[in-house]
Parts: sequence; C-alpha cells; structure tokens
Amino acid sequence: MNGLLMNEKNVCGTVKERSRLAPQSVEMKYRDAYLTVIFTMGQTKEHARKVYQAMVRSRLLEMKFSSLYKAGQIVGGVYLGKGQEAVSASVGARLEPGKDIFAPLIRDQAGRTAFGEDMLDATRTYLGSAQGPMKARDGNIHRGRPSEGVVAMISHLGSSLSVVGGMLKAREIQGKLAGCVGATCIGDGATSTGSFHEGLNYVAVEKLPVVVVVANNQFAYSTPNSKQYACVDLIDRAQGYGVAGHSVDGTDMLACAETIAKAVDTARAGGGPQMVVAKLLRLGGHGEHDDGSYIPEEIRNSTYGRDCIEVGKQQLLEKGWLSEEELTEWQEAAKMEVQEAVKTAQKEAGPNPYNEDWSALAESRFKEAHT
Ligand SMILES: Cc1ncc(C[n+]2csc(CCOP(=O)(O)OP(=O)(O)O)c2C)c(N)n1
Ligand SMILES: [Mg+2]
Repeated sequence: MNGLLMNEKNVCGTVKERSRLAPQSVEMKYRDAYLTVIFTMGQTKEHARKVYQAMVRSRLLEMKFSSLYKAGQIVGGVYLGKGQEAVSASVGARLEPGKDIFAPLIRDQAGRTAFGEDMLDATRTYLGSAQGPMKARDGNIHRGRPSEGVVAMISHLGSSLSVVGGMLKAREIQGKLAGCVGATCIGDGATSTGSFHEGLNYVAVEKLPVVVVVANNQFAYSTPNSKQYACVDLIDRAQGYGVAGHSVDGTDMLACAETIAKAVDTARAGGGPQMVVAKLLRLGGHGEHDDGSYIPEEIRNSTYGRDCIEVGKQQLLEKGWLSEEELTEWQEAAKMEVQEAVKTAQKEAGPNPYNEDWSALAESRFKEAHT
C-alpha cells in the first residue's frame, strides 16, 4: 500500500496516544476506522495537483504583494502564508465552493485560491481599490464573500470557529446542513484563546461538521510554543473535547493533502468535528515588517524549515503527476494573472467617503468642520 495512505499516525494521534483516549474517544476510534474504510482517501493525483497549483499561484501572488509593500505601494500590513501553503491549500481544495463554508486567516491565500478566490480580490484589497470585495474599507486581509461561503477574516484569534459553528447550526435549523462542511484555519496562538475553547466545545457538543486546521508554526508573533501550551502536543486538546484529532507534518504536501482530505470527508459524512494540527514554520516574519529574527537557527534548519513548495514539487515530479514543462506553464500563467490583477487594481479608484452609503455622517461632519 502507498506509504502515504492510511498512516496510523495521522488518525487520532499515534497508537500509543490512542491508549490514552477517554471512553468517548474510544468510540470515535472505531468510528474513524469505519469511516476510513468507506471513504476513499484524498490522495489522488488530481487532488494533489489541485493543491499544488493553488500553492504555486498563491506564492507568486504573495511575492508580488511583498515587493509592492517594499516599494511603498501597499500601506498598512502585509501578511503572508509562505511555508504554510500546503496546509492551507489542502483545506481550500477539499471544500466545495457554493456549498461549504471556509473561514481563512491571515496566512491562507493558498486556501482562498484553492477555494476559488479570484486573484483580483486580494490585489484590489491590498491596493485599496473601491472595486474590491470590501470596497477598500479594509486595508489587507479581512476580506470575505459570506454569500459565497467565505467568512470575512476575523482578527480576534480563535473566533472564526464559533462563527463557522453558528453558520452550520443555522443551516441545520433551516434543514440545509446535509453534506456541508465548515472549515477554519487558525494558528497555534489562537488555540490559547477562550474563543477557541468555547468554539471547539460548542461544535463538539452540537456534533457539527466542522474541520479546524491549526497551522502550528511554533510562534505567535515571537511567542514560542513553550509559552503557548503545556500539553505534549497541541493535538492532545482534541480528545479533551471529544473531537477527532489528526497530526501532520505541514511541510509534507502529500501528507497534508491526504490528512486534511480525510478530515473534511469524515466531517462531511457525519463523523463530527475534526481537528488537524500541522506542524511547520512560517518562512518569514509575522508580517512583512518583521524579519522573524527571534526564530532560532536550529528550528530554521530543522525539517520544519523546509519549503513545502519545494517538497510538493519533488513529490509530484517523482510520482510522475506533474512534469517540469507543465510546472513552468503553471508558473508563467500565474505570473501573467498576477500582473493583470495588479495592473487592473492600480488603475481603479480608491474609496470616496462622500459617495459611500456610510457617507451621510462623514458629510455632515465635513460640512460642520468647513462651514
Ligand atoms: C484575541 C487576540 N489576541 C491578540 C491578537 C493580536 N495578534 C494578532 S496575530 C497574533 C499572533 C497569532 O499567532 P498564531 O495564532 O500562532 O498565528 P500565526 O501568526 O503564527 O500564523 C496576535 C497575538 C489578536 N488578533 N486577537
Ligand atoms: Mg503561530
């Protein structure tokens, strides 16, 4: 059997860890095994290619944002997902646009891209175009399209879990929940908030089809994991809430694609909430203003410092699922798309506060101040 299929370590932790499961979770172990038998794994060629293409497109788009920021053409913060694309894209690629709910965070351009977001949405937002999804009222990454299932990014760490849970509960009440999944991506720091714990408890008690994916990049700003949690591994939190847990190396693209696909498929099939913890490193600072110099060399040089784009490329080439020529075509097409998006957004006007629907107040204040 393909070594990437059915890795025991990816299901509810290791065998050793399973022996520590509470009675409620033992039931979950059998349910997990059962679901694993019935559902095909996400480890297919097409799925992996979809994940990787989104990673490539997202990386090129974000590199452009970084250079625009450094050239002073983007004001405010720029937050990138460099090094976290495999995790993020694996979530977006397994969800179904028009049906599922996705609540991304600051490092989820790859997930957004995989879920179908047009490059123009991000570009217009960063460049302050009034044609952007938030009409330029937001400077960077708090954009969303709720009617299309993309929750506008919430800065308050951990809150997206309750929002996704609430949206799914609303669908349940309306009798529209069948076959839907809601997923959110968060960081290790977010798992320390009260919102996260309340949200996880809520979705577990309500048995909602939620997938929460934690990108454990080992730092929240400059706060290391050692100051974040005292359990052995973040995935240990799952069993305390009666939630199925999966661990994965976040730099291993195929493992991410497989593990996250399984979590999404299991939630969709009625397996209850799933928590995935992907261990990795962000290959940069918290934002482009931060050089990340507090990350020790030994962590940078560990396997978690690998670039998932490079890992994914090797994996696909080795399996014969992608050729060098096709990859070059993908990259060239993405570069053109990025250029077009920037060209378009740069030509578009910024917001006019006196023409907006919230301008009544601004206008009266303006008149007050100038008459
Ligand atoms: C409740 C809350 N507390 C603090 C912050 C400020 N803040 C923004 S990002 C961040 C670090 C987030 O770390 P993590 O969740 O690990 O995500 P990462 O940036 O590492 O991807 C903090 C503390 C916030 N947005 N919300
Ligand atoms: Mg973090």
